[in-house]
Amino acid sequence: MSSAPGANHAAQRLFFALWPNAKLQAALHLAGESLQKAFGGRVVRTENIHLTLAFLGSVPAERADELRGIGSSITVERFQLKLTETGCWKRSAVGWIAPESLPEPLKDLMLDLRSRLLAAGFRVDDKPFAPHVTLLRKAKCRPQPAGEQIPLEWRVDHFTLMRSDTLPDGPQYSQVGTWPLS
Ligand code: 2AM
Repeated sequence: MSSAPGANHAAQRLFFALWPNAKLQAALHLAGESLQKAFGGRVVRTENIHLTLAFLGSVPAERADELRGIGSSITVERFQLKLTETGCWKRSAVGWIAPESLPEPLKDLMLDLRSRLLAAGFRVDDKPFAPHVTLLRKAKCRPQPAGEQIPLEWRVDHFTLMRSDTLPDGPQYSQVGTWPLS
């Protein structure tokens, strides 16, 4: 990671996310390969697979502590996601997998995060929250053939604050903070 002089004052691209463990990331990558048969595109690298809770865009590095404070102020119960739905969004050209329903704790987590971020003056997306895990980029969306989808169970017991760096071979994500759910 860069440690150039003045790097502390540089802006960082940050987002809050649910980060699957390596085993689930591997299973999601396989699901991505299967979705690729329908939509083409590029499967997201295993270690990069995640679910975004709130995308903050570019944030001055000195505000990272405020974001860590917001992360640690959240008290939400752990929950389970059953990832069963797959699809493709033409506008962003992404193929995705999503939970069959929005569990109450996930809704609370997202609403709590957004309201605390807004109160602290951070800019957050005001699009309705559509929880999804992006599996394909540059997908060519077209009607999806009906197929068997093995549901993937995700026991969510923590959330993270991540930093995104754009490298020549794609994004690299690093963890800035992590908090357990109760
Ligand atoms: P996506 O997976 O649906 O593309 C890191 O970039 C994460 O933040 C991605 O998972 C991305 O969601 C999400 N994100 C939301 N809004 C974004 C934006 N304007 N630019 C880049 N990423 C965004």
